[in-house]
Amino acid sequence: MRLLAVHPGPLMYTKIYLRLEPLGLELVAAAVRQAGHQVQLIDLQAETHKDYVRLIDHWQPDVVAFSCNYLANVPEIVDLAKLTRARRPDTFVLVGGHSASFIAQELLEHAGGAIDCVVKGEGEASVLPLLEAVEHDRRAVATVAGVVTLDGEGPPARLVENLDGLMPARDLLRHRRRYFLGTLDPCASIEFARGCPWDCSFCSAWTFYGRSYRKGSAEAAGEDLARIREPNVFIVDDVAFIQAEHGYAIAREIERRRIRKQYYLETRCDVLIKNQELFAYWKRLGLFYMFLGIEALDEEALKAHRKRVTLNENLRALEIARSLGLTVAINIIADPSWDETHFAAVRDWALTVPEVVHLTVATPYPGTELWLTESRQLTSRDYRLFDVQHAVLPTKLPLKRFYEELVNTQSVLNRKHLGWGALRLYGGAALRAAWTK
Ligand code: B12
Ligand code: SF4
Repeated sequence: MRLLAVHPGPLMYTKIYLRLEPLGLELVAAAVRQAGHQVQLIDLQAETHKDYVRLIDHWQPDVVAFSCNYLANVPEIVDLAKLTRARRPDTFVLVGGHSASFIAQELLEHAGGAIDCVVKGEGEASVLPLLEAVEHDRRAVATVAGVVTLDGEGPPARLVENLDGLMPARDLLRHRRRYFLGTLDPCASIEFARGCPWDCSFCSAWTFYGRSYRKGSAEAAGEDLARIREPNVFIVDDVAFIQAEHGYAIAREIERRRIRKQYYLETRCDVLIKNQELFAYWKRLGLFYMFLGIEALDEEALKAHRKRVTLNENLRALEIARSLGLTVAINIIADPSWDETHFAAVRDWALTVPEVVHLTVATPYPGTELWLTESRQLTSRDYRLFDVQHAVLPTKLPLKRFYEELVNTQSVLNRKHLGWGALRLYGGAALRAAWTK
């Protein structure tokens, strides 16, 4: 069969700061190709809807498979599914990915028949039995593990047992040089481990992976890295190097293979404190840029997020990262209950630290505990607004005032790290944004 894998278009602020390769879709595509099917992949972050239409008209895929990791992409995917159904009524349309997994039924209903099924969980595990059913007996589709249709649902999806089983089909991307992260340009992505053992209330990583934590082998990590041509690499693990031995094993493999790249990763403050020698080792190997989940500047909010770290630990981790000479970005979550004093406190604090500080709005995502427990009524179900830049819960300040404070604070933070020092980091991206306007 011919399967076209599709990644939707860019998210609002990602146009400026980063564009990352669709690693999950590349893994699904690799599984499909390995089973003998023909596969093409189009990434609408780097190509246009016109390119998509041209591709389905000329290549005539039997199956179109959309990746829906982000809620904000739901309306675009529904529109593209309807367009696909209108042009190619017999093509089977499916959607998988992180967010799709948590809103499967709603997505199917919203698409009004234009989406044949949603695949929950890890795509590598379910996509082959699904294609088998599509090819030989479409009535069996609803019985495949992880699959949801308007007529029924198969048993729960299984987790992938061995992360070393597949190499991402990186060669299927037509514009590999278009992926970047600030000045890490061009930039590829890689996964060393999957899942997270913590259980923060605002996060769906642990509910998606069932709180499991699985590691790939150091040899597979080395092999994948050696195949990457880009000089820069985004390590996509939710929390990098939870287990120090794993980080050391990969580092040794990188040294053995004499691989030299620059890396970006995301981790927790307590993990950095516990494994600081490991991070120092990685700094020597090329670790350049790190994101630390800080989330709040007071103990009460940290407890509410169930971060299981203290403010002191967060501050200590920042000092360690500074002493290692890493460029560090952090995020603070603005709650809709904030008034002017909360925004002022963030501005004041951010101006005293050298880190790049982002401010995002607390958003209950489907699949998070917050989605189930948040007692405030959502003010919108327009998923385009679920991009952590909009308030979808009632604000204490009048909404206009809340946005004024948010935008003002964000511009203070931007001015701070878009000063001369940070132009080094974001210069390429800022120029690119100005150029494309
Ligand atoms: C890269 C990334 C981004 C990039 C996105 C770039 C891009 N082009 O994708 C950027 C930085 C822009 C981003 C932004 C945000 N992200 Co983000 N991001 C990630 C990250 C770190 C890696 C994604 C990845 O490559 N994973 C590895 C691959 C192998 O997994 P995967 O993509 O999930 O694919 C698997 C399955 O989902 C499924 N699958 C995927 N596609 C398809 C398609 C088909 C057809 C099938 C069958 C299956 C399938 O099978 C794949 C293989 O198992 C994940 C964390 C993570 N480790 O996954 C968070 C993550 C996805 N992001 C998250 C969040 C919360 C956000 C933000 C809201 C805020 C934030 N914390 O940054 C924003 C804004 C999103 C929005 N506007 O809605 C959450 C969950 C998102 C949600 N519930 O909607 C995650 C899980 C991180 C976390 N721990 O909170 N993110
Ligand atoms: S926010 Fe980070 S530490 Fe917390 S559950 Fe999500 S991935 Fe794990």
